[in-house]
Amino acid sequence: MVKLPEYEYRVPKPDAELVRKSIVYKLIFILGVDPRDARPEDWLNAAMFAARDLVTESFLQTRRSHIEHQKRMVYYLSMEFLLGRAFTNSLINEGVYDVFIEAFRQLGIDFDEVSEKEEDPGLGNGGLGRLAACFLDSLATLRIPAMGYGIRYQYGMFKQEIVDGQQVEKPDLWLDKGMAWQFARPNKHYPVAFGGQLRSIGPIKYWKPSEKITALGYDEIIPGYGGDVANPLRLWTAHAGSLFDLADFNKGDYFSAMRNQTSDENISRVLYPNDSTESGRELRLKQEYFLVSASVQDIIARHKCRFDSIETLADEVAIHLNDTHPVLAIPELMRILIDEEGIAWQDAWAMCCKIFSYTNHTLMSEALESWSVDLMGRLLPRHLDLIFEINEYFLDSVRELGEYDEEFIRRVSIIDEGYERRVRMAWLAVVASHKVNGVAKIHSDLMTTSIFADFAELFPERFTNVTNGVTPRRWIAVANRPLAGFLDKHLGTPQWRLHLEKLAELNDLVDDPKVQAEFAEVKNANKRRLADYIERELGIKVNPEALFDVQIKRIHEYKRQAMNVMHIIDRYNRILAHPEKDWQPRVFIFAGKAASAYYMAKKIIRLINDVAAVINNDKRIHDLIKVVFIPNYSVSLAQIITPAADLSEQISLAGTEASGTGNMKFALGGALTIGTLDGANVEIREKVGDDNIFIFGNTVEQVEALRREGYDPISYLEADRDLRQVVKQVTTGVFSPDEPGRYSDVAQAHGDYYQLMADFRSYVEAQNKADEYYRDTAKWRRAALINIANMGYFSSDRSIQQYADKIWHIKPLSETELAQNGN
Ligand code: 8GP
Repeated sequence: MVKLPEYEYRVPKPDAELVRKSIVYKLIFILGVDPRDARPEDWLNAAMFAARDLVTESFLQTRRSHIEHQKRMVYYLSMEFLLGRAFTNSLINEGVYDVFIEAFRQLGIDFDEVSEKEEDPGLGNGGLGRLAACFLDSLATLRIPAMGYGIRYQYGMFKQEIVDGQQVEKPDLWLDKGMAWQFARPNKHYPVAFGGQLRSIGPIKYWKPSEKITALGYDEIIPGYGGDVANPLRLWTAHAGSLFDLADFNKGDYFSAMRNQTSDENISRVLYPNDSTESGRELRLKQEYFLVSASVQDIIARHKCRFDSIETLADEVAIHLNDTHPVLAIPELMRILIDEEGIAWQDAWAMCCKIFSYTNHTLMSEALESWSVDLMGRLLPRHLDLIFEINEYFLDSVRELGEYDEEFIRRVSIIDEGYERRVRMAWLAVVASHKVNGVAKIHSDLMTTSIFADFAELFPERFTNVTNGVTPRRWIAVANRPLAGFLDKHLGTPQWRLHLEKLAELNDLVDDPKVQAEFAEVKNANKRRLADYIERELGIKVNPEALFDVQIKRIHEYKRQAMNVMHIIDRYNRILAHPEKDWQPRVFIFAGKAASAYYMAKKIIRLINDVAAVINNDKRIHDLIKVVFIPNYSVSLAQIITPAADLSEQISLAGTEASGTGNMKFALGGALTIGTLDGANVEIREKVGDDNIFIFGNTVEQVEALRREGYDPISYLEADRDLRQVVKQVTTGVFSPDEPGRYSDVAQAHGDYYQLMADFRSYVEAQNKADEYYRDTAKWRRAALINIANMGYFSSDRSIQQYADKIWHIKPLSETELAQNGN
C-alpha cells in the first residue's frame, strides 16, 4: 500500500481566505473560466469543487477505516434517492457554512443567488426516495459502514410546469450544468446481460445471454454531520455494449452496436418510464435488473478485495432492499454464487437468507409489483429459473409443516398462477429476507394482518417495525436557519443536530410568553420568505399574517387533495353567505407532481388551479382565502415551504398512507397537524398529545367496516346540505365554466373509493377548530412549541440506529477506529 505523509492528503482546516483562494483556483484551473466572465453557475461549480475537497478527505479516511478494521457493511439498494441540493447541506455537515459565507462576501458575490443555482438531482419521486436520502445522511452521521446504490438517471423526475391550470411535463436536465459533486469511477464498470437462453450440461445450468451492456459507476459523496465521516452513494449509468470485449467489435458489429446504443443507454435515461405499454414495462424491468446486477457484482468485488473467501460474505455484508424494486438482487446473488462462484444451491440460499432484508412502503395493491413470467423469462431466463427453484424449495418446506392446505400454498406461492402467470416480487422479498419491516406502527401492524398475513403466520419473527424519521440537519439546520438559531439559543447547545431528543427540554419553555414571541418571529420570517417566493414566481400576493395551510406531496387520490379543495369551496360558500363574521384569513398552499399517466391526479391539479382562479379573483372574499399551487415540487421547494407552514395537511384515508415523512418535517418546524389516524400521524399524536393536533375522520376499523357493509357516498350527500352544494358546484362547472362537465367524475371517483364524503364533515369541524386555536395566539404558539419539543423521536438517526441494531447487526466506526485510519 502507498504510504503518504499526513500533509499530503489532509486538507488544512479552512478559513475564509483559504476557501476564497480555493474557489478562485477551481474556477480558473478546473473549469477554465475567467473570474471576470464567471456567471453564478460557474461560481457555484467552483465553490462545489472547493467544498468537495473538504468532504473528500473524510470520504477517503472513512473507506480506509472500514478496510483496516474489517467492518461489516450495509448496502442500501434503492431505485430512488431524492437527495436535494448537496452544496449548502455539505457546508452545514462539514461545519464550514459561515466560512464559505465569509469567503463569498470577500469575493463580492451573492452566496444565496449562487447556491440557488444548484439543480436538485431528480433521482426520485416521493416519500420512499426522500427517506432513502435522509437515511444516507443518518448512516454517515452515525458512522455506520454503509454505501448506497442507485441509478444515475440522465433525466430524473420530470420538471412540472403549470399551463392553463394543467400539469405539463418537461425534461429534467439536471446533469447539464455539470455535476461537481460526483466522482466518475471509470474503473468501476460491470457487464449487465439480458435475454438469450438458459442451457444446461448435465445438472449444471448456464446462461447464454444475447445482449450485454455496461454499468459505469459514479460516486456521490454523502457527508455525515460533524465532518469526520462520508459514505458513497454509487450511481450507475448504462453504456452500450461491452467496454472490454473490443474483440467482438468487428466492423459490422460496431455499426449495429452504434444503432443499438440509444436503446441500450435508455436504461439509465429516465426515472419511471411509462408503464402503460409493454415496452415501457420491459424498460422498467431492465432498469431494476441493471441496478441490482451492477450493485451485487460490485458488492462481491469489494468483499473479495477485503477478505480472502466468498464463504464469509454473509458475515460481512447486509443488503437492504428499499421496497420491491431491487428484489431481483436475490436471484442475482444466487446466480453469481452458484454459477460463478461454484457454491452449492442450499449454501447459496442460506447465505441469501442471512444477507437480505426488506422494507415495505405501501399497502396499496397497485404498488405491489409483479412481473409476467413471460417477460421475465425472455429478459432474465436464468433468474426466472432460480425464482422457480426458490419457490419450489419454499413451498415444499411449507407443505412439510403439514398444517396448510393447497389454497394456502397457492396464496403464498411466489408465482401467481392466475390468468397470466406472474412473479410476485414482494413475496420473493419476504421469503428471502431475514427481516421485513413496515415504516410506522400502524402500517407494520396492517402489513401483518393484510397483505402479508399468511407469511406472518409462517414467519412471525421475521416481521418488525421501524418508524420512519427525517434528518434534522437538512430539515432544520439547512432549511430553517431561523429555527436553528432559536434552538441553539434556548437549548444552549448545538447538539440537537445530533441528538434530536434534546428538543424535549423546550417543554419547560412553552408557556414563556417571551419564548413564544421569539418563536412567532421565527415562523413569520419563514412565512415572509415563502410569500416573497410566491410573489416572485407566481405573481400572487399573499398575506404573511394569514394562516398558512399546506399540503405538499405527490398528488394521489388516497392522499385526498380533493377533500382539501372541497373544504376550501365550503369555506368560500360560508364566507359569501356570512361576510359579516370574523373569518380567519387563510392561504392554502399546494405543491406536488402527478404521475404522467395518472389521469385523475392530473385532474385534481387542474381542479386546484381552477378553484384558485375563481376564488382568488372574487373581490367579495377580500383575500380571506388565497389558493396557491406552487409548480415543480422538489426537495428545494419543500425546504422553503415546510418551515413556513402553520397547518400541515395529512389527510389520507386511514389505512392508506404507510407513514408519511412530510408530517414529521412540518411538526418539527412548528406546524400543527390536521390529520387522520393514519401512518405516522398516530405516533405524532402520541408524542404531542390530543390537544396539540387536529385529528378527524374515520379510523381504519371504521373504514373497513364501511367497506364491508357496502359504502354509500350518496347517504352523506343526502344528510349534509353544504357537502351537497360543494359537490354540485364542482360537478356542474362553477369552477370550470368553459367546460362545465370537466369535473363530473372527480368528487366521487370510483364510487368514492377513498371515502371523502364520509370524512368531509369531521374534516370541516377540525378545520373550524384550527381557526379557533389560531385566533388565540398564545395557545397556538404554545401548541407549535410542544410539537417541536416532542419530535425528537422522529429523527432519522433513531430509525437508522434501529435498523442497525435490529435488522443489519452493524456496528458504527468508533472514534478510535476512525482516528487510526490505516494509512
Ligand atoms: C411512501 C409512502 O407512501 C409514505 O407513506 C412513506 O412515508 C414513504 O414511502 C417512506 O416510507 N411510498 C412511496 O413513496 C412509494 O411507494 N413509492 C413507490 C412508487 C414507487
